[in-house]
Amino acid sequence: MTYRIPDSLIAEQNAAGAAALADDYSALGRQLERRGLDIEAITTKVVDFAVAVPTWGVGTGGTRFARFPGPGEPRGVFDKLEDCATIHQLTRATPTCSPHFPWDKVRDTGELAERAKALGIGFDAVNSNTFQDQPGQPLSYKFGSLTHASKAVRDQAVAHNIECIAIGEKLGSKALTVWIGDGSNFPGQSNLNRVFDWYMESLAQIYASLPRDWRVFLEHKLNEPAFYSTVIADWGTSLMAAEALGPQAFCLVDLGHHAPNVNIEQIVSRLIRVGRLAGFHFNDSKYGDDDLDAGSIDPFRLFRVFNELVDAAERGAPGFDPAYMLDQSHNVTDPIESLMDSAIEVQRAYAQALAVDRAALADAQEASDVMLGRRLLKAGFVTDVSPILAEARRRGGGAIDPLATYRASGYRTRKAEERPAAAGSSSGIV
Ligand code: LRH
Ligand code: MN
Ligand code: MN
Repeated sequence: MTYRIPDSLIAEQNAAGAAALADDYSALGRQLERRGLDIEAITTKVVDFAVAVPTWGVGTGGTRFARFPGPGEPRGVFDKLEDCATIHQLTRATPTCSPHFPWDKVRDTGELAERAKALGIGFDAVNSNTFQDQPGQPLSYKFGSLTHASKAVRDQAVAHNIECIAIGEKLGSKALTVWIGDGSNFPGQSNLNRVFDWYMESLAQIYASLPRDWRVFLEHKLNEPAFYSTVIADWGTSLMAAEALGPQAFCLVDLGHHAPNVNIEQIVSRLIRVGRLAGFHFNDSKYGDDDLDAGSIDPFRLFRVFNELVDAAERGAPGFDPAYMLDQSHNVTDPIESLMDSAIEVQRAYAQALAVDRAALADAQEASDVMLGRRLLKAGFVTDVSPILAEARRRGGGAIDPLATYRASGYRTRKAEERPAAAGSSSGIV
């Protein structure tokens, strides 16, 4: 038996914070009531909100310079599941994880499904990986995968994606996320038009293998690893591909995958409009695809994204059903702490967006009252919704203060004993 945080510890820790929380929650309830908002309606929505944890996020990440592993890191997918379950146990916000293959590949997928079930964790989208070569792989992805000039390489990459769907079906997943690193480093290296043809050809084969109740999420990224051109660089290209493929194809927005200063919330709004928003890879960044903890650098941007999401939900935008996932790399923090905090920050942005008086905002916009519109939106952002988030966790059996409870449990020290240090990266990204 491996160590799990006892529910009695959560109860004990919660008992110490319960009175203060009740006090803060009722004060916030009165404040929101004065603004015409019902705290219980917001809390209920927060309770129902979930964001998936990336299995590759629970191991320490790295940069291209170094990786500094921490104690008690997961040695494989079964350990990763345990950490994902712990994040959910304390936050009650992350009931699913998003696996990456072949990183999470095991001999017996049934065993993986069983283990997850026993831990109370489900599976969100499965991610394919044709941006690295794996040991023993017949053909290299050095010059591309789904868009490689060689058909044999493209076929190998297509087959991998089809295998991911087959594994995902056994895990109860309902979506495949496809991100490729394909592109070029120099003008003249490839034909910008031809590579898109190959992308469409390859994706059409993957699409044809999708079960009817599955979706494929096309993830765009401006640059890296390709530094001159990337085949699926932006939401326009992603949308062209999704529309050509058919109704089961959607565009996934990773917050770190855009040009600096791009208005991501407007991209989100446009994708919702055409019914093609797949969902998100949440993270934060200052420069590029930094994969920092969600809400840690620019929480106002995260809020603005959620403002669009709440707007869409409230107007009943057709086909609006985004998948929420985190996609981060934790280099200097305990990954469990970062992922718990990030899930909470995503929930915070959601609750803040729910704390906007939308009727008043619509009136201000109608009247071209710029200052009032700005203030009404900002009023949601500056609302300290922490008591709502803590109350949602408490009601679900989670921790009022997940970080304090996690540290009090000594989980990481226990895992360091149970999991002797493994060499190399558990995420594959170094
Ligand atoms: C690419 C990306 C994509 C990968 C993950 C590891 O930058 O965001 O989602 O699958 O990182
Ligand atoms: Mn991503
Ligand atoms: Mn990324």
